[in-house]
Amino acid sequence: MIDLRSDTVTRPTGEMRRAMAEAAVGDDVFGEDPTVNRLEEYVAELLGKEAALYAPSGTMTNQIGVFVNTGRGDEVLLHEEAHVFNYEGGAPALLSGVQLRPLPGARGAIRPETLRAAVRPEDVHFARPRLLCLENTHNVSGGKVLPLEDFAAVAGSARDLGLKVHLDGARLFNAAVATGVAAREWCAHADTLSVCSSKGLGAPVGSLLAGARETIREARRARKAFGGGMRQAGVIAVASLHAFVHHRERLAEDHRRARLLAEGLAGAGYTVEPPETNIVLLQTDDPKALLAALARENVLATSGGAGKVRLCTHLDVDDRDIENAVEAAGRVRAPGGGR
Ligand code: TLP
Repeated sequence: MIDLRSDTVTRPTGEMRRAMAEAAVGDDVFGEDPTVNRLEEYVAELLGKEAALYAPSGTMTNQIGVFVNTGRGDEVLLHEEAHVFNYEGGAPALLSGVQLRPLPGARGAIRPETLRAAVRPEDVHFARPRLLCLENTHNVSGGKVLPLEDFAAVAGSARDLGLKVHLDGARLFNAAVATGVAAREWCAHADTLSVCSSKGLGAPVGSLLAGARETIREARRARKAFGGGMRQAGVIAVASLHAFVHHRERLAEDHRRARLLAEGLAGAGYTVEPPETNIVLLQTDDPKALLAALARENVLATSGGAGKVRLCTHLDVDDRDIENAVEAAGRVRAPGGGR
């Protein structure tokens, strides 16, 4: 089976498993797990922030980010195709009592003028606009990079309007590797940001929220309240640390394979958007039928929204898998194929 559904499907490498077996641990709710502490310090430093907090998932770090930057009844502005809006179970309303204001924009990006037009003045009728959430790379648009200048411009407008900025950087290192711009350059324009070790970096679990020391102190309280306080978490945190240290640069391999895959699929007659990172979107009239036909050929993918199929490259696929996936997709498209 060639599993291209998501870069979350990777299994821990042998080195990761060895590190997990040997990890020094303590009770992290007491702040005593040396490995978690090391991971938090490493990621804070990597991202140029004062502090970071380890949590089980990107959903939790995004939601803690929303929580610490807002109060009940506030408004959070974000792209209409943002993960925080579409794929986090309504958590902003559930956990923070905030109202979401989805905004349009090409490539998953919000233009400064769109933001300025949407932010309403202080008035008893209006929810208070408090936070802008950005996502880089942007998942639903096909792993598109939000270039640093555009990111800085919209984040700058948000600040001028009195908003805080949270970055969903589940795949921020893909953006960094694709552009050569260090992750911390983007982070400098955000108050809080979430990064995941369990996407392209290949760890089995684990995300971090980074920001100012005082904000992360509040975030630690929120993590406990949300049920994310873990005990001897060093056994999993060490896998994240390993991923951040050893698997960032190799994301370039995933990007190269995504380009190979896109070229192969285009060669087989599919309509494919050229990928910028590790996500390939192909257009089809009937995603469900195509996904079923690919699965019969032992290639797994997911729906990429209306009329699209998404394929992700990751640590557990090699060049051979890409060739085989392209051949399988070609058979599916051939007359009488995929039945
Ligand atoms: N994305 C998953 C699915 O939830 C769609 C995937 O397969 O791509 N932010 C972004 C941009 C994400 O893509 C994801 C996961 C998350 C946050 C949430 O991370 P987890 O799954 O750790 O809660």
